[in-house]
Amino acid sequence: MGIVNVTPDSFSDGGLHASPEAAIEHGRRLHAEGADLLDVGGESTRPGATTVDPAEELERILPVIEALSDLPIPISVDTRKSSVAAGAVRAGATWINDVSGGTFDPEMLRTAAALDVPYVAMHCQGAPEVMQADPRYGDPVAEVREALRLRGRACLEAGIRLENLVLDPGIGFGKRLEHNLALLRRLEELRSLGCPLLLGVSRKSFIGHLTGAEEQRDWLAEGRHDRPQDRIGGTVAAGLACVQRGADVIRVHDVRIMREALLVARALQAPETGPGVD
Ligand code: HH2
Repeated sequence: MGIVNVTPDSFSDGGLHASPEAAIEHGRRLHAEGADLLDVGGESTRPGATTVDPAEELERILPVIEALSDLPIPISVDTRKSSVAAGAVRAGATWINDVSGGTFDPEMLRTAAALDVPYVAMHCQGAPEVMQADPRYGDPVAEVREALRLRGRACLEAGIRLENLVLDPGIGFGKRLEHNLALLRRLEELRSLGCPLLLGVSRKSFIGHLTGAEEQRDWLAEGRHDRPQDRIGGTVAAGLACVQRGADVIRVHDVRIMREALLVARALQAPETGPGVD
């Protein structure tokens, strides 16, 4: 899943594709690079971001979705709002990606059910405005698993079909480094929920924490320490681990690099074929 952020303030590419023309070109490039799905968003959910008015969110994304919907791949809308999801689907989107898992807008689950398109329910402890203030868990994997199970049930009760349900543990959303690491190390425990899993690790701050970028601050030139767009090596390592542990979809900014890494990793995993030597 390639990321198309039509936002002035996303954490890693805010403002880069904020005009419809730039976002459309970016989406077309990601498709050419091998994306199987594009996720178009008009509201940043980075820690501390504030809510965007639905009319403004629609104004940002509709021209982009309309233009990209002629591509031969599905277009997803990254939104927490039912009115935005409905407008986006009318404009050609065929997936809904909701980082609140239906907890932000009480109409979202019924709307997604009526629209009858794949719906990604992501886990987030607390709203993005406050989520990183003090996230706490006993066993983060067990708790996120249980929360996703309950969300999944709420989705089905609202009429979303099981075939349309995708779950996401929400890496970086209301989670500290140790919580993110536990979820990624024990991703297999979420498989038994019985739904496809989507993971978003791309350029996230847990990668900067692991690479020790803070300590490198002094010797990296010109303040180029730990910019999100420099977290590509860590993104690839984390993305591969996710796929090897059972993720069905990974949401990434750097489609070409991630796809190349996946193709090579897959080739290296294939069992030996062809004639042997004696
Ligand atoms: N992460 C972000 C946004 N949407 N959706 C899902 N399902 N899973 C994620 O992990 C996820 C997501 C945050 O990344 P980004 O879009 O790059 O930044 P921002 O929210 O600042 O626009």
